[in-house]
Amino acid sequence: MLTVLGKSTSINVRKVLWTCRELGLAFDNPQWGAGHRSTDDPEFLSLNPVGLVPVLIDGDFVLSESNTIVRYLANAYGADSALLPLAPRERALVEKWMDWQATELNGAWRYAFTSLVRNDPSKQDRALLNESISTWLKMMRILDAQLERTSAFVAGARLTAADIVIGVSVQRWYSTPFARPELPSVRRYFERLGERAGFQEFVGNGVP
Ligand SMILES: N[C@@H](CCC(=O)N[C@@H](CS)C(=O)NCC(=O)O)C(=O)O
Repeated sequence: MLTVLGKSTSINVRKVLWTCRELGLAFDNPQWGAGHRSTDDPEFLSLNPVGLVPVLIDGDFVLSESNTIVRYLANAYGADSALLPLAPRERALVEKWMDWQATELNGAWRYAFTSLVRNDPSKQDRALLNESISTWLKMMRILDAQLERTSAFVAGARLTAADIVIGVSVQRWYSTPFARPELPSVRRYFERLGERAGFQEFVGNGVP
């Protein structure tokens, strides 16, 4: 039995929970993080000195960083290289999109989401908000163009780990209240992801 520490509303925890479902893995999910048990607790910091969720415990193995956990689970438990292809070039393309999500895409929406959804009073600067929205849109247009090329998932015809980490970000795109241009390939992609049980349970559950 795996343990995934972290509140199930956290975008980064959701990646891991969805991955567990895709791979048919059983897990406990004690709720740690803001609004739950504090990650400043020495018990938590002994598992992840960075003090962020998620943390995975698999027997005597402890791992943090959500995208790394997703890759670990796919490597360790993904039969027939489900979610993560073995061929170096195919795998590199999946990992490229995972890295793009963790850096370019996540960096783009953070200010806008915190401002408009979390209503954080320290994130209400109009110019910074507009800048965040405009960079976010630029990233989403890159994603739309890629999905138009594949007509299915980010790295090709089948769902991979890249779709899990990008899928949770796409959910933020649709759950943030602001004027969005229609991106047809992203919209179809979001509907396609919505067919997955793991997405329905942990991501498309109405929690922004
Ligand atoms: N790079 C880390 C980021 C993790 C992160 O930012 N986690 C947030 C929740 S999404 C967190 O732990 N915030 C502190 C808290 O909730 O107490 C990852 O991908 O795992």
